[in-house]
Amino acid sequence: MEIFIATANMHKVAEFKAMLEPLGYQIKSLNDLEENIEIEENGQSFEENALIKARYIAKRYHIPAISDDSGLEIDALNKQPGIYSARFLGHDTSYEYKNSQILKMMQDKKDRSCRFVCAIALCYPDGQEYVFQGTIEGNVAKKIEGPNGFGYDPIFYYEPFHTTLANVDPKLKNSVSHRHNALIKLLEHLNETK
Ligand code: ITT
Repeated sequence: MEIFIATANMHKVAEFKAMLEPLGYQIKSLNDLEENIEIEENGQSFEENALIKARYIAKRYHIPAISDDSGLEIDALNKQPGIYSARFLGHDTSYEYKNSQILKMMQDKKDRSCRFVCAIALCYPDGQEYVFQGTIEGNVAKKIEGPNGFGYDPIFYYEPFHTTLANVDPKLKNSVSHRHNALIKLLEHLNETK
């Protein structure tokens, strides 16, 4: 079965592929389309933004589509960057810079708790819509660490691994991540409705 993911983020595509291809699913994304699609994410929550992206593709191409809206919530920063994670300090700003700025903002904070949130929307061309949410709890690391993953992974300290999500094998990240936890719910739904 082919699954179309309404994302242009290559890192997300790679993670979805790693998790879904072994189960027999084929993954296509916005990067496989001939036209360049930009979808305005003007929702107020991860769920709303995920629905906006999947709905757009389902309606435009008359195919079932899924999407992923995700981000990092830091409790001591009023859950920022949250839904603005990709746009935080500028969309094209490097994550080296974004991550170092977050560490500065967290310098005096006692509470370093944070979480990654992922909302996966599934939209059908006939208007049926579903959203599945997954999270992973962690702490903002004291230093940037690890070559793997993407985005905020190098500052996401995950206690059970005693290091950041960027400092472990991607397979290990994919076995516990917010994306994995949301995906499990999507797969359960797909199995039930097969
Ligand atoms: P699409 O909208 O095309 O899917 P995007 O990168 O703009 O791509 P989002 O609006 O959902 O996606 O923003 C997600 C941001 O949250 C992402 O760019 C990272 O900064 C952060 N993020 C999400 N999941 C992450 C993960 O697993 N590891 C590290 N950072 C993550």
